Amino acid sequence: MPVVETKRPDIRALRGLHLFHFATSNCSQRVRLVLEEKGLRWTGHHVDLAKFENASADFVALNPRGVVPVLVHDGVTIVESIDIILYLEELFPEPRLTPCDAGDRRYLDDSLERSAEIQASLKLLMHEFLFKPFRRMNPQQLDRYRAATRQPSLIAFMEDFSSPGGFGRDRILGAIEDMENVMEALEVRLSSRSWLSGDGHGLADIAWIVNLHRFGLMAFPMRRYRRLNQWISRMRNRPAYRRAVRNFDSGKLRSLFRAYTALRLARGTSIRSYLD
Ligand SMILES: N[C@@H](CCC(=O)N[C@@H](CS)C(=O)NCC(=O)O)C(=O)O
Repeated sequence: MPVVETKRPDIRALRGLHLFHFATSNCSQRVRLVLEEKGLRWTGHHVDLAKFENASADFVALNPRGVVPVLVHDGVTIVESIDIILYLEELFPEPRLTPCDAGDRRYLDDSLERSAEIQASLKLLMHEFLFKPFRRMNPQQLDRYRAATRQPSLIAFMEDFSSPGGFGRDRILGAIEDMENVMEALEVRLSSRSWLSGDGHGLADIAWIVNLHRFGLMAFPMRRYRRLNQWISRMRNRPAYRRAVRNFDSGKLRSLFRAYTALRLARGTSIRSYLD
């Protein structure tokens, strides 16, 4: 369990559940979904990734990795969204979000690990096909970012993303292939179970929905995965999804994503142009 020893006395003094998160970050959505499914009371602290607040000295003193989400529970700091949701499940077991069946439990453990591993490919695709018009930096912004950011991997990512050639076709294709492989595996899982977690909805469903729900916005042909597509609709209809995801979405941002996707479709450079 990645518990971080923080030197910040204001953090150690916090009581109850506090989530440091960003509205549209998929890893934050994952934790908010568990908090809402369990009906827990929690206090949110918004960390604006668009303003790079995650790179600030204050935030890095909370999470040296410089990423959200971070849960603080009675002064104890926990990082990594998968560890956070498992922590919440253990401490607040009702309603149960883990399966009783041993085979489903093994599937859950593997599936949670895989949902975290795919983050690098997911981040690349989100930046390439949705965030590109607003998150690329000019040389002056990059200099300021380098000076303010302590995490070398975040800097390297932003340098590649902002470079004239961007990520390059091969890296984009590699990330798409990773996503297609997981989507196929999830489609197979849903041919024998109603939910990814087993016969009931649970942590595997929560861990994955936040990785997949934006692919439609990129014009990725989700219809190829019939069961997965139906499962996404079922997940979106859950009241907790509205409270944890939809209520934090910005209509303006959604319209910008749609407009950018339409532009790339018109130019023949959308994600579809990379598919067989
Ligand atoms: N493995 C971490 C990944 C966390 C992560 O990458 N968070 C993203 C948002 S989803 C972030 O804070 N990114 C900051 C940035 O890229 O500047 C987890 O699951 O919590």
